[in-house]
Amino acid sequence: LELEKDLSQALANNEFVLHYQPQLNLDSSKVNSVEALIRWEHPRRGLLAPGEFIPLAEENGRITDIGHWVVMAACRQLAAWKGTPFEHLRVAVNLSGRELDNDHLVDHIRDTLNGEGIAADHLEVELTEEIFIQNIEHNRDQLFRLHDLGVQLAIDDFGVGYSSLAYLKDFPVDLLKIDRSFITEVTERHDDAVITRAVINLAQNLGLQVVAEGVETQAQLDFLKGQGCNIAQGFLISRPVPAAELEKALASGE
Ligand code: G
Ligand code: G
Ligand code: NA
Ligand code: MN
Repeated sequence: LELEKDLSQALANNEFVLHYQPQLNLDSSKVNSVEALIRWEHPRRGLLAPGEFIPLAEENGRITDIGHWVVMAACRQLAAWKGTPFEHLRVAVNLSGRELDNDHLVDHIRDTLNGEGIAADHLEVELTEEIFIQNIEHNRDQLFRLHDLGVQLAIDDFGVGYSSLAYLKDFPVDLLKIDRSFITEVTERHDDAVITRAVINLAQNLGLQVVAEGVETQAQLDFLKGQGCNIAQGFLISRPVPAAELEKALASGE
């Protein structure tokens, strides 16, 4: 396949880039964290979203090197923000189950943090519930090693992953990210409102931070604030943007 051949060159050609989507802390009304989302600047096809190449990279194994690059790029960005008005920002990176399989992942993250001089609590890792279904013992060990470094762990797409809730007892989790599908109609649908409220209460009572994804309207934001949600992310606040654009938006107080 042509895309697969291109993917084998993409890292060497420096074609990947991270975009950053700000997360609004609803207690302080400040942006304290951003999610890093990978894009591929394909020489002929233009900017490709992760859905167009991450599954392929997972199948052919390139995901390991791509994941290492993502961690390195995020840490370099954190290093570049030192001594600037953005040095308080925490960066969340996405890791798939396939990346957690790799025994060298935690060492790579530790070495990269150390190499760039970044405190581990400035890095957050987002994982989906798939990691609680397969290779559970291995994944549990990996997560404890990561958490022991001081890296924050978030469950992405919470509520749509077919896993049990039991992992919340046995795994070191710091944040829950309520899946976008519950937020889209949260102000119109009673069931979405009930589920969202329940997840916020669950997180609060377990001592976890809770993030709402896919916030697109002021009404959704008001509802979430009213329910005690900690953090909001979505197009209402900003789309994912290149670092320079993020800096401009934050500097102008948007
Ligand atoms: O940005 P976009 O909506 O296209 O992201 C789609 C999906 O791709 C999201 O579920 C996100 O978790 C995933 N994704 C984004 N960046 C990365 C990355 O760096 N690594 C992995 N494994 N997945 C990513
Ligand atoms: O699976 P994950 O939650 O990591 O996916 C993040 C993806 O969701 C990103 O690709 C981003 O572009 C997209 N996204 C972020 N905010 C919104 C939003 O408010 N509405 C919609 N429809 N998509 C969003
Ligand atoms: Na994510
Ligand atoms: Mn998500």
